[in-house]
Amino acid sequence: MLPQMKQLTKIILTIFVLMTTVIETAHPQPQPHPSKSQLDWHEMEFYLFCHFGPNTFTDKEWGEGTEPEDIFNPTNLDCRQWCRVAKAAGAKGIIITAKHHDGFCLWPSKYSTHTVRESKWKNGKGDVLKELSKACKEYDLKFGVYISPWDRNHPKYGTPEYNDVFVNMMKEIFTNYGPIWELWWDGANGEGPNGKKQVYDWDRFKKTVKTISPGTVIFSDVGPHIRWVGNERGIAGETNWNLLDTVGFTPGEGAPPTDTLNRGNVNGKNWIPAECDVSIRPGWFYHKEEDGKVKTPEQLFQLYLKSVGRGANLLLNVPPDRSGRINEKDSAALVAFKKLREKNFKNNLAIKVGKYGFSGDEGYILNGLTDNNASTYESYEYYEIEFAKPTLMSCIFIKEFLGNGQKIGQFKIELSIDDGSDRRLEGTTIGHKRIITFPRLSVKKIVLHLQEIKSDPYGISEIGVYLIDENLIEK
Ligand code: FUL
Ligand code: CA
Repeated sequence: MLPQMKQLTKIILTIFVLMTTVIETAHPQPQPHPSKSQLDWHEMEFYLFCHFGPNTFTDKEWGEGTEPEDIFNPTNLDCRQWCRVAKAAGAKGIIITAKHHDGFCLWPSKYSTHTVRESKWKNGKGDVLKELSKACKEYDLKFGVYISPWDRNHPKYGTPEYNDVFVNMMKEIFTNYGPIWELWWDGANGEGPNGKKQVYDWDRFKKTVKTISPGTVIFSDVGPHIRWVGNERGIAGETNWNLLDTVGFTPGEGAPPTDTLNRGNVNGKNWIPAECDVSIRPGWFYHKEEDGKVKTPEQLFQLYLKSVGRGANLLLNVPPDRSGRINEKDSAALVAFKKLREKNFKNNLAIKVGKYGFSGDEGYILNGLTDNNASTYESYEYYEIEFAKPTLMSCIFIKEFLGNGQKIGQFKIELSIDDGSDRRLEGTTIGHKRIITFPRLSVKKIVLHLQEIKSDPYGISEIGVYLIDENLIEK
């Protein structure tokens, strides 16, 4: 090639590379962001889980699937009482184990002979899903269903026909007890009655739900909509991305490592936020000998800080007892837990302070930050809150606007203390809500600085500043 030609080729190539860069900058790759159902799910924050079934009566955690149906016989089932407890706890929904690993169906499924219909309870006419779905509507609570893919009873388990059974059961549930807000597929997977393991048709299961009930959010280890947080202690990662890479992974044994589930993937391709499932008692099912081991309101508050306060949702299991009601020990703890939240988060000190400012300009009041509305937000790299007089505080929460994705990878909070010193608090992700607690300080000014911002648009949708009880500081 002639030297002039070489030169020309080089220039053309350079122009081409530059143009592509310009085009890419003008049209950045859209970041994964939540669907409308997922955005609504984030606002749910805290709801109850009810493990109920033959295990309640046999004192087991994992039934064998061979328990006689008559074992299931609640003496005084009252799903409205479950709903009253949920309301009194400030929980926004209930998810029930419609079918646990023992295969027993809490509704009279046409696709099984191991159901409430085969039990003596209400002469085989009872239907827990019917009662609970109705009660949830009455009490304005969201209704969710756990159906274990693993089934230790079903004769078809371990054969391709079981996938038909599972699809048909979901159809039955969606048709007869909908709307179903969240569907829960747990990851445990052992052998069925014939000693075989099932090869699940996850794609078909997902398509079935999408077709019949497109608004339902599906939980499993890897989503598609909500992911497991990687532990059953109710604790999300301090770094918690709502993003996850799922290629090559499945629920159960094929799931990503638990620390990945706990923290998410910083550049994950899918919006799959974490849900923290944890029981108010040591076990998932009710056992009388655990009546003295119900978590205290203060312990529940700690869990709240480590789940909701780290941008995840809290799914708190409260198992009904053999009468079919929630035990008073659990309901007392839940009512007191709600009181703690109400009392400590009552007075937002960030409202009606001296003045707000941002990025160096003072005197602006950023209304979007304290209007109690997650869809209004302010988009600056830093925010100042200057108090009219030194103010005692021990808790700050920030909410990130998530409509366009999760963008903030690091934040700093600088506190100007009354005595002239400074105190710096630091964190990584913010997400739906980040709650930071610290031993109380008398503060004149707060500066929140956002860093490691992935891309525009981004924003903070709410800020709260509180003085909480000293014993509630995160431990
Ligand atoms: C697990 C199950 O094996 C437990 O029994 C419980 O239901 C828990 C929430 O999920 O996978
Ligand atoms: Ca707002």
